[in-house]
Amino acid sequence: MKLHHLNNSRSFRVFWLLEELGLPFEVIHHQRHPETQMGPAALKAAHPLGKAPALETEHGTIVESGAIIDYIIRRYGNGALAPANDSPDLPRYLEWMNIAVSIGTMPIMLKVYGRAAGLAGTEFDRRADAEFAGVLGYIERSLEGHDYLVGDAFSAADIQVSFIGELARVLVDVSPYPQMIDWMKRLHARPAFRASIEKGGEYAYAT
Ligand SMILES: N[C@@H](CCC(=O)N[C@@H](CS)C(=O)NCC(=O)O)C(=O)O
Repeated sequence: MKLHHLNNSRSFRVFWLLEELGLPFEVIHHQRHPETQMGPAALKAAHPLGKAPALETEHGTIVESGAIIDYIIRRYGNGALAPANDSPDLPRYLEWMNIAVSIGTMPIMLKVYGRAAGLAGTEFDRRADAEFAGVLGYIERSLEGHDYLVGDAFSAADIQVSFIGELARVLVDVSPYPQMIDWMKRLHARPAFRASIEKGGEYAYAT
């Protein structure tokens, strides 16, 4: 497998998953434009949508972190980092995997693009904050009495949702979410997370 990896981006999570599973993979590093923060043309050469992560598989190149993580888990996971199909944890696992790329990411994008458009502190920004608070509150409540999001085991859902926590620390006050902060400390302490930071290059959100 070849992972197209962009600095300071969501592709870090795929890097981390591959490290957790101990799978061999090649990394193609891409750098954001220092001013626009957009990805380089080489990403578009890898896949028409030009987004990271992109994964070159034996059957073609795919984008979308959720699809990529699902593919790796199904194809190479050997039962690790995801509940079995008959596990009572499967519905919650699938919910988190999808929240991570939809309801959970939407307020982040609203805030990032809103700020870029000069909308910080406006009604638009306040609505994004309200949406964000709903997601962060759900993460917080889900972690009460639990070390991880699904059952009591670390899973790919923790990897996927971690990005929401990382961006929350950059964009909003996270003091109302102590369980989430403790969970992120547990994630950051994992050897595969540390190895991904060392090998993957810049991931400013987690430092
Ligand atoms: N929903 C996608 C989002 C992919 C995405 O927007 N990636 C950003 C980095 S976080 C990117 O490639 N940005 C560069 C660009 O748009 O030029 C996923 O989860 O993989």
